[in-house]
Amino acid sequence: MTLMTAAAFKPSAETAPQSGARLLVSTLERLGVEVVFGYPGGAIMPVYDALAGSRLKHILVRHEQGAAFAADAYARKSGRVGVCMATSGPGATNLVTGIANAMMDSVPMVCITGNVAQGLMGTDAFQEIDILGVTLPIVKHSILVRSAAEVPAAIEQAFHIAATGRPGPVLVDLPKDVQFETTTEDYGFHIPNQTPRVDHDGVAAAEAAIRAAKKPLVYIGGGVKIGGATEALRAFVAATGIPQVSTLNALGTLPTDAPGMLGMLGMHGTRAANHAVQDSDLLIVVGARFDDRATGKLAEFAPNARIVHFDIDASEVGKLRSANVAVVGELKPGVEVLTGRLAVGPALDIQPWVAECAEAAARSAYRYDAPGEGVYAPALLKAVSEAAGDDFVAACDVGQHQMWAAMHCRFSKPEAHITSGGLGAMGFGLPAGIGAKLADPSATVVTIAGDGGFMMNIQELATLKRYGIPLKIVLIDNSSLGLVRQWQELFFAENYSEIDLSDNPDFVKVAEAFGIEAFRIDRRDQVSEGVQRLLAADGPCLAHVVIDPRDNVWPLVPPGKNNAEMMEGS
Ligand SMILES: Cc1ncc(C[n+]2csc(CCOP(=O)(O)OP(=O)(O)O)c2C)c(N)n1
Repeated sequence: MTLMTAAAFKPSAETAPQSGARLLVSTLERLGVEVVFGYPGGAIMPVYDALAGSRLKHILVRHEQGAAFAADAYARKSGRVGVCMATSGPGATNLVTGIANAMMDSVPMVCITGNVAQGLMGTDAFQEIDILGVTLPIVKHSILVRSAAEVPAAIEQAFHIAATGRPGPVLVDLPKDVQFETTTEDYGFHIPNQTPRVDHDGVAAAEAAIRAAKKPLVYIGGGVKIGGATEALRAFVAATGIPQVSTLNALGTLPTDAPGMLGMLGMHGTRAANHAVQDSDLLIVVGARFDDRATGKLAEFAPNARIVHFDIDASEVGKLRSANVAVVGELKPGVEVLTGRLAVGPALDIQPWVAECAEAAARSAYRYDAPGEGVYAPALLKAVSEAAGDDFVAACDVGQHQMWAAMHCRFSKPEAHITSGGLGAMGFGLPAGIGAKLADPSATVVTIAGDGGFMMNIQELATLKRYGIPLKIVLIDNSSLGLVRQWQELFFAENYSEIDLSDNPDFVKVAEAFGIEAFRIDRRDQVSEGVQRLLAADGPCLAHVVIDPRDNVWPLVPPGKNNAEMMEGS
C-alpha cells in the first residue's frame, strides 16, 4: 500500500479548478479507458455526477461483484486494464471476491471505491469500511488518495502497476471530501521507462538442459498470454517440436488441435498430458505456478524431470518445486532468445518421445458416443465451440460444466478461454461474458454456466437486456451442485449433503421475464438445431440444457494422488 504524497510528483500547467471527481474522470479518459463497470452510492456520488457527459461508457451492473468480474474478463479479452467502481462499505465489500479473482489469475484491474470523508474515517461512520485493510492480502497494490491534486497521479500509477510486471488488481480509495475538493493542480505521474532485460545466462542454461533432454515437455501457464508471449511460445514449439501440456488458464495458447498439444494437465487433465508429465525428463515451465489442481500430489509430480522455469515473478520460481534452471524476466524476449539459440546447431534428438506422446494422445482420445438419449454435455460443448469457429470465446462459470468446457471445447486463441482458474469463483460466468463481449463485440462470446453458479449472479441478465449485449448463454442444468455431488459420490460414500437444486426455477421463464430469448434442450436430437439457434440469435439468448444429474467428469485424479493415478468412469 502506498499513501500518495504530492511532493512525489511534478506539477503540470495550471488549469481552471476541477474537483477530484472530475479529475478522476478526465484521467480515465486521458488513459484511453472506454468502459467502466460500476454501481453508485452515497460515498461515490461526486464521481457519478462527473461521469455524466464524459466519454466513458459506464455499464450499470446489478451487483458490484458483477462489476468486478466483468472488468476482469474485459481485461482478459482486450489485453487492457479493466476498470470497476463502487461506493464505500457494502459496495466496496461486494467487489472483494472479484478482486481476489483478479489477483489469483494475475489480471490487470483498477478498482475505484468511494469512502467516507477523511474526517469521518475511523469513526464507524455510515457505510464506512477500511477497504484498504480488507483487501490488503488480495491486491497487488492499493492507494488511499488524500487530496484532489493527487487523483491523476494516483490513477496513472494504479494503471501502471496493474499492467506491468506480473499484472494484478490495484485498489484506489477516494474519500468523499477528496472527490468534492477542487484544485488547479494536476500532478502528472512519471512512468519509468523500462526496457525488458533478458537473463542470457539463464537462457543459455535452459538451452543446454533442452539439448541434453530426451523427453522434454513444455508446461504452459496462464502467464504466457498475460505476458504477451503467445506468438513467441508458438514459434518456439514450431521450431523445436517439443510436446506441450497446458494449465486451465493457458488453454488456447496453443490451439487445442495443434501438433504436440496433449491438452490440460492435472486433476481433470487428459491421460496423455498427465502421463507425459510423469514420464518427462525435462519440464520447461513457462508462466505457470505449480497450482495443486495442476500438479496433484506435489511430491510425486514429474518425478524424473529436471525443471527449467521461466517466470516474470521471481517469487514463483522455486516456490513449490525447485528449479534446476531459473529464467526470471519477461517471457516474450526470454522465449524468443531461447528459440533463436536452439535454431542454430544440431536439431533436437527427441523423435521417439514425440512419437510416443502422439500415440498416447491418439490412444486416449475422448469418445463422444456415450449411450442414451439424454444430452451429453461434452458433445454439446464441443459442438458449440466448433459451430462458433475461430471467433469462439467461452466465459465459464465453476463446476463440472467448466471442466467439460476446458476438456471438450476447441480454443484457437488464448483469449478464447476465460475462466476463474485460481479462485474458482462461482458466479463468474455471466458477468465475465458481459465483460468479454464488450471488449470484443465481434467475437462469439458464450457463457457456459451451471445451474448453481448461474443463480449467483443471475441478476446480470438485466444488464444484458439493458445494453442489448448479444451474449449467448449455455446453462447446463443438472439440478444439483454437480461437482460437489461428484465428490460426495466418489469420496464421501454417496452421502449427498446439500447439493440438491431440483427446485430450480424454470430458467426459460426467468430469462424471458428479463426480456431475453430462451429455449430448452433436453434431448440429444435437439442439440444440433439448438446450437444453431443459439448462435444465430440476434440478441442475447439462453439455451437451457437439461442433463442427467448423475453425469460425472472423467478422467479425474483423486485428491492426494499423483497425476498418473487417474480414475475413469464407466
Ligand atoms: C462462490 C463459490 N461457492 C462455492 C464453491 C464450491 N463449488 C465448486 S463447484 C460447485 C458446484 C457448482 O454447481 P453448478 O454451478 O450447478 O455447476 P455443475 O458442477 O453442476 O456443473 C460448488 C458449490 C465455489 N467454487 N464458489
